[in-house]
Amino acid sequence: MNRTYQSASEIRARFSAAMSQMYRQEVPLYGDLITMVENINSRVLSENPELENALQQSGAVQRLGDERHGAIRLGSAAELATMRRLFAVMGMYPVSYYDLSVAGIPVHSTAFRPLEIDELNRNPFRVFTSLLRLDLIADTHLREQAQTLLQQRRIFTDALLRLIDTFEQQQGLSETEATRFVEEALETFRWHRSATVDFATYQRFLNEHRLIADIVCFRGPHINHLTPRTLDIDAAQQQMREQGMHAKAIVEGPPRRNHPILLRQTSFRALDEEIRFIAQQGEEQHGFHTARFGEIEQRGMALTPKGRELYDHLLAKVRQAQSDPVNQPQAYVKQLKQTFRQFPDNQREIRHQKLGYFRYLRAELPLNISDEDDLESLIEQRQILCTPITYEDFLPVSAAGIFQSNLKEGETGNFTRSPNQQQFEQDLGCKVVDEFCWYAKIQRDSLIETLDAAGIEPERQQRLLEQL
Ligand code: OOG
Ligand code: NI
Repeated sequence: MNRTYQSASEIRARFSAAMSQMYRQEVPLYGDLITMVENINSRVLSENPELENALQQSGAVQRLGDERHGAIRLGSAAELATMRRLFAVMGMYPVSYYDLSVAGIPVHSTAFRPLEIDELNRNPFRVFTSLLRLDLIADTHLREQAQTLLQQRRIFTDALLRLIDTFEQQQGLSETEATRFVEEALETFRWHRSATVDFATYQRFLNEHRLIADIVCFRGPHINHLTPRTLDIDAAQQQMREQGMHAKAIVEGPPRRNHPILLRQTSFRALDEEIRFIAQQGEEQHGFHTARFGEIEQRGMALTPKGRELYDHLLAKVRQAQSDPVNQPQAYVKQLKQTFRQFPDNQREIRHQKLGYFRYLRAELPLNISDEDDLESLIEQRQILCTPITYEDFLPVSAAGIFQSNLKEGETGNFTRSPNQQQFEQDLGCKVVDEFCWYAKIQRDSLIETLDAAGIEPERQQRLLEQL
């Protein structure tokens, strides 16, 4: 039979748009954030043709308006494994392992996202996906109760499970199947106004850790935020304040720079939302749950392990000197700026010290390379063009800050640092992609392609590749 299937990127784009529409209805403030970010982005682009050019070159301009990431929290290995299969339908694969126990949060995570740059440019939808670490709950009774509740729930509809099977058998979904897939998948991420437990049980989980209550007491892993990408997060932060949104005290991540690195994020605090709990002695109980919030991010250049090490080192130094960013945001920002002077803010130096990843492109003119030329001189002569590779992943310290800003004061649990990537991958059903290998490969492949296209002979190519 000759059938045409929808491409993964089409299904992903449709799903991302449907999620955005659903979240806009569920959390009206999200719609306000989107409008705000759109306005800021068009202003920045019109004021900064050079940036527009660079974004055009990397294909990022076209995707900007559609760009967002979401986050969910899962309760069991089985849920995580099925989620992996669900995202695979949309060409999204797990990248990186994030251990949040370091920050007193009983989850570990990965991010599902497209793997090819072209795919990211077609639609860059990502979902930061966390799995509850029941092993970190000390109270045996509570742990067993959580396990029972999680075993009982079904977060995927039967129709969705059948469509995932169909996809795996056919290696694709028809137009009709894809439409149905998007509808059914949406159900998993929807908000539920009713809890699966009574109020007293909810309180017990809440007392152990707010996040445990959020995961265990509901029918599914409601999407807890959808984050648009802005080109000027400081402007966004200021406007959030002006519009009366409860913005975080500080922007997470590196300071503002001429050449942005990694990821800067800010969020507004989670909403109090009314929940119906299971009746006790015939009496229905109402209460409030805070889970969903708004977040904005600005993305910069991806860093090499060496660059990342420097970033982590500097950030740790800042946090040591200024341990209370929530109450002393100005002092924190000042410290951040000062400490990060040690991180070079020009592309040449970043390349020279091998701190960041770049993509190489061919200039219009024919390449004319002599034996004396090294990679940097070719860039200087503009024989080879190069542009930073955007960071497509997440930062555990920032993520922890985002998680924490949505917990009530002093509510961080006391969990010891205990990463367990092996267990996570076993639960997931595959290994996560190593982000550094991924960026390094894009960098290397782009140079090979550039040199190949210019007909540069293998030995000379080798010599230049060694300079990466
Ligand atoms: C996920 C928080 C992490 C980010 O942007 O770093 C995150 C969550 O709260 O479930 O989304
Ligand atoms: Ni986020």
